[in-house]
Amino acid sequence: MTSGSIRDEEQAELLLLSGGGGGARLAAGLHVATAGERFSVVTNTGDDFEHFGLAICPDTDSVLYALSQQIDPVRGWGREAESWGVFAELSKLGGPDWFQLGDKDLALHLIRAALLADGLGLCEVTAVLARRLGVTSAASIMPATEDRVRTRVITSEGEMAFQEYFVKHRCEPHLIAVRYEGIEAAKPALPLVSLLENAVGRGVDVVLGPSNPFLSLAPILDVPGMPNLLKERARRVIAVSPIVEGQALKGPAAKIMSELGLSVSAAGWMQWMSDRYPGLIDVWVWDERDHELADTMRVTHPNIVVTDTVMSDPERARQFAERILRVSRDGD
Ligand code: FO1
Repeated sequence: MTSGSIRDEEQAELLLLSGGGGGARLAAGLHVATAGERFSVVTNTGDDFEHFGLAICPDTDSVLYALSQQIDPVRGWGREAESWGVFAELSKLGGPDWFQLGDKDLALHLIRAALLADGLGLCEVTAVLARRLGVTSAASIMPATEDRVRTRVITSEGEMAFQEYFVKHRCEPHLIAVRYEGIEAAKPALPLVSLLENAVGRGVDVVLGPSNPFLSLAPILDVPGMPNLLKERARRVIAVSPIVEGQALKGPAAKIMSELGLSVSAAGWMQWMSDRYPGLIDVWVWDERDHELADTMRVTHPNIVVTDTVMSDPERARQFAERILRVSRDGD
């Protein structure tokens, strides 16, 4: 146990489901708060795609970089103190240059490509990359599935691949629907199944990070068998609202909710999650700025915890992670 940590033998194993962005920030906070012990992260693979023949896994990499304390804090993706020599040359040579890969990030992608070419699976590759990046604790980072799942967005400008929508079109087209190509045939990754099935002691508590429900959590939770696996094996499932005072702190979650005709609030998010994954979530964590709405909603959902969820720097991320550990230990 680290000093200052509330972690002890009474604590369940913690499993965070994460996209990039807020999920990766919470991953970094929980990594510190748990000292990486009995803590794992499951990453969204719907954002993955192939670029220059390389497997790009943005959410997995955001978590790898966050846990190894090498993520760029301003962009929230890629490596800090990055150089852009290859990218600049690539632009000069006529691109494609809509998706920026820094030199250090590119090196990671070359190693991933080599490991995949050697026949390693995505989970094994991720474990090797974690070690080589210096994620020193026992914390594991695992893609939700090793099967190919690709998020595709149906918009006012037609259907497009996720990164095209997100990066090339800066989420500007009006979103009509989202689909997760390949998900029907996908299975939860084996290390995830084994972690959930073999948990000892207090079992596993699952945390759904403050990640985009449509673009980051659904491509994990819609993998066939995933909700039941979590419901059956997790002691409790805790979901963190990505919506604070009717806005997403970063990213298009609020814009998408509005385009889908949902109420853009923590209540609207809770309603969507409850409808889509009935009976999955045991505790809802809202930001304290929404405490009045939370008081109203407690009539039907007594299990809403209100706290400061805004992780504007690593220390605040650690403090929020400590609060999540208390929710995990005490249920509120
Ligand atoms: N996001 C951008 O907005 N522009 C980029 O050029 C870009 C490049 C990039 C390269 C590697 C990587 O791991 C992530 C990258 N991202 C970029 C972020 C990524 O598109 C999204 O943040 C996630 O997919 C959403 O969680």
